[in-house]
Amino acid sequence: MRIDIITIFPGLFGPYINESIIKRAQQKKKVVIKVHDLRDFTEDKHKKVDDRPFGGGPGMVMSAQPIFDAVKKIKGKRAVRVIVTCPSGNVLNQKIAKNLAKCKNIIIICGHYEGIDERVRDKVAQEAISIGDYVLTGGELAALVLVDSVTRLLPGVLGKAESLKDESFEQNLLEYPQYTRPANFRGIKVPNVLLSGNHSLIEKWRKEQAVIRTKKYRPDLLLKKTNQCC
Ligand code: 6GU
Repeated sequence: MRIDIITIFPGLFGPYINESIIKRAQQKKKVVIKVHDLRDFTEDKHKKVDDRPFGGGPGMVMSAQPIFDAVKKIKGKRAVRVIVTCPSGNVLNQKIAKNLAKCKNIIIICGHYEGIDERVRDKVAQEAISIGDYVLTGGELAALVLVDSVTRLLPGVLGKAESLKDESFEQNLLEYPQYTRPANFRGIKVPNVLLSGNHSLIEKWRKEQAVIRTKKYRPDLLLKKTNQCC
């Protein structure tokens, strides 16, 4: 997969994508991540990439021109899924991440200021994605969240030790609770069943715990599950 990111803060990306699993995914050529400075594409002689909103109001709006030209140049003749990060987009979840992980090419445009000229969303992007119902200072963190959630799903990126099978949000359930040594930490004990060596019992307990935890912490996920079955 190739991911191109268009941003006015290209320096924000390296520290995250060049560590840990995303770094390894790049080294193993499972993903190519390229970060582009939007200012390199502006026709404005002062390198401006924003302007005041038509109709008045506070703040600045990201201009169409640099974004249209950046996407055109980066895209070339490839088929690319173009995404803008924006608080008014679809809220990212595991299903969306899995879907994006099937793409060969993605361009992520990081939104800023009061927003992006709507013509970008209408004519250049296929979709807008938000990472939750709160406002960030810019779309860069959202783009990183997107890159991380998608990259770890690419075949061969996670090792056996980091398996996807039982993790949270699979089957709309949270993951079961985990414990490691010591079995008795300052008087706080690990559930007995996990020390029993009885694997079918352990599996049964884990399934029950996943449901109990989901009921307790994220009952909305269980509702989703019922709806999907009907
Ligand atoms: Cl994608 N951008 C901004 N600015 N704030 C957000 C967001 C995106 N997703 C959640 N909050």
